Amino acid sequence: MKGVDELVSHLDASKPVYIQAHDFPDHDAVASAFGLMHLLESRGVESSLCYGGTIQSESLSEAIKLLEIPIYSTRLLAFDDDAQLILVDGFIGNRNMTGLPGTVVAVIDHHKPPEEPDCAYHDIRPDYGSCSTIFYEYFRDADVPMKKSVATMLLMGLMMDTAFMTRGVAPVDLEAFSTLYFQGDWETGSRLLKNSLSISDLGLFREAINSCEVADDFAFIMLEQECTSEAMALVADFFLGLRELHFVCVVEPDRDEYRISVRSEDSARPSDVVLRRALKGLGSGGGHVHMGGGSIPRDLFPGEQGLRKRFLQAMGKE
Ligand SMILES: [Mn+2]
Repeated sequence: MKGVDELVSHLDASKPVYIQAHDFPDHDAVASAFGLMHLLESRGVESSLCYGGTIQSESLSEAIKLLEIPIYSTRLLAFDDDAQLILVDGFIGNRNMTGLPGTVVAVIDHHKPPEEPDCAYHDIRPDYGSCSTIFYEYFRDADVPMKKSVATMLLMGLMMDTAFMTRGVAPVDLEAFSTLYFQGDWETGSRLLKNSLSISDLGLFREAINSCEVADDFAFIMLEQECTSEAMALVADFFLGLRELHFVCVVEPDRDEYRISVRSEDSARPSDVVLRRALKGLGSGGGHVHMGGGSIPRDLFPGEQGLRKRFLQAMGKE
């Protein structure tokens, strides 16, 4: 059976273990790594937590500090060739995972993988609202006591990925929610999540509102200023909250590529499917029914109207 004991059976006790969250991690990725660290600890296995890129979210940085989560940038850690890597909330080969020396021993994730992972242990549950929920189950099934700080972080991961239990929620997510809600500190978790914007983000929202182009229930928003993926996601969620809109696409220029964030309230137009169709031959993307993300290298960018047209076509609107 999948769970902490089977995972541990694939680890070599004489080699170091690293738990790697996806690049530019979000709350769910950090929560997953933190939860797994404690699960392994209950089996006498020490591990180090790491991520590629940087932490762009102020709310997540504050949570890491407050809950004393020992996670560090891969740049600050020395990896040996005998390192055993466990990837959480992301996938090998995924461009969102910094390649590190060592061997990928396990992948635990809730995103549908492009191909079956080629490693000793994998546990992928695409119907789960968050990766945190998988680790909630690992704790429950192995009867491992959960510290309050772990419950708080897992709760935040779950709330973030499901937009406060309003998207992609499976029955087990509800079970996890009700347990974690009372076991963790929901007040701190909610405060951190609900205050992720700052006054300095208002300019971004102003720009988004000005540049928003609406066709039926589809909003296409092309931003000119660079922003964090968290701010971009909040812009997308803001537009999706407008009653008339059911599909939202936000585009933002990054150094050498354009990043795209997609939201859908229509299961007949899943974010990941429409995104892949629209980006075919230009870039890559993925995600779930309700949310998706991707990118296009600068030299392949078809222009604002070109991309908007591709989305309309991908939704069968043109
Ligand atoms: Mn996730």
